Amino acid sequence: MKYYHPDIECASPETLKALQAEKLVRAVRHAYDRVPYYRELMRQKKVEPGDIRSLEDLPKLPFLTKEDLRKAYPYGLLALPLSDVVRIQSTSGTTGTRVVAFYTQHDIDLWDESCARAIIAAGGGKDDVVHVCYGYGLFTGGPGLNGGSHKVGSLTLPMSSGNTERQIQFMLDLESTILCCTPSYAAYLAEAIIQMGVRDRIKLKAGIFGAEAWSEEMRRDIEDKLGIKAYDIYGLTEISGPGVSFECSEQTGMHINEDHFLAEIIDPETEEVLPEGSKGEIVFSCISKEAFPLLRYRTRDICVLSREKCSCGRTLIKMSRILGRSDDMLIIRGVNVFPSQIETVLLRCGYPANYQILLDRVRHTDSLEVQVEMTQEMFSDTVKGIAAREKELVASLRAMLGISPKVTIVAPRSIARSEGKAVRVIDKRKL
Ligand code: DLL
Repeated sequence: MKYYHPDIECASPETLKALQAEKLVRAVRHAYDRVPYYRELMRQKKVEPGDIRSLEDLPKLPFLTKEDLRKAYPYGLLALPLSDVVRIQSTSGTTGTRVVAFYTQHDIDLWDESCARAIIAAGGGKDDVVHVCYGYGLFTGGPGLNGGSHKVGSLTLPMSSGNTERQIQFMLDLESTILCCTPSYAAYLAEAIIQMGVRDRIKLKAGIFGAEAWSEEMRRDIEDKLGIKAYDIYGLTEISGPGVSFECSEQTGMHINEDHFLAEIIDPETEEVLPEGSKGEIVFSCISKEAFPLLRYRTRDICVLSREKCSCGRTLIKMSRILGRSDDMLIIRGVNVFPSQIETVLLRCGYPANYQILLDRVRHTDSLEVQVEMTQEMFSDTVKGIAAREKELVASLRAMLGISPKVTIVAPRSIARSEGKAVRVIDKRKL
């Protein structure tokens, strides 16, 4: 099978546009009628559902941001009664930044289909063994690829993350052919496979890697080490999860599932819509979802769109790999982290706001170190006392972030002061 849904994936631009326009009109009416929060946003922008008649009218709609989702947490943007909702998923951010997304069975079906398209595009089919080691639970990675693999009819291994030795053992025993995980975990697994001396025995042929930024060099490294073809996959919880876009055999960007998600590129400062080929923030309008119908949702992800003809035969527009973010969100080992969360913990634990967040990628794995100045009172602590404080801070930060940082408490006034804005984050990862 070359495509999961050829009528859509290879549709003529006219067919696709007509379908999108019809769905957009319906989606706007649905959100306006059923979500008071959204109705109010439209009122403020002085736009009514009747004003949206074609795709060209899309820019008339207001933007939605993560801030709106937080304000409306938990049920404020829900468009259907809870009796119609069958699932929630949530972003990896914990306290303060949590965002939940809701799904009807129809929403889950279209999400699963989006992921099925990605698996087929990576060469998957009924005879494949799809090894999913994205996390399961509230994170969308595991459930999304799991659902996609079921739709394709592949044998699905719901491994979830962690326990590398067991992952490799299953991979060997069950002859996994397609690996789904974050690119950094793929690189880690590759090294472990080589170390265990079992590289010749694995049967992997492809990997579907996403949830964090990765480079072309990293792709080549993983491909060489595992002897596979590595495909990028993109998505975000709010929009459904992985499968918003996916790479094909050409490996030059990700086809957006445009029958469900309309994409625009905007200037993050002026909010002006930019022409195709410009670098800017990607904004999505969900035109098929029922429970959580986000329109013009600002992702903060920076990329470029292109409608250039693709050798795979798909006509779906492509987005480049993610080139950065227009806010300060960091993605560390697949987990979304805001520097403000780290600051909150430090202040709460009695430290001054003199700190630095150091990020690096050592052998393809992200490392996070938080350096914070001690107060004058702590200065007289013993070395043992400082070590105990560091341990305590690691635990508090882990509870807030969901990942464990290294913590170093340094002498008062030893972190360089900047003359302008404080430089809080030093990101040495080469992306
Ligand atoms: O990371 C969904 C996902 C799971 C995508 C598995 C792909 C594979 P969130 O936790 O809500 O959802 O994080 C969404 O992750 O706004 C991007 O900044 C980043 N991101 C996701 N995919 C990619 C990618 C999932 N392929 C945020 N390249 C998004 C770069 C990515 N960044």
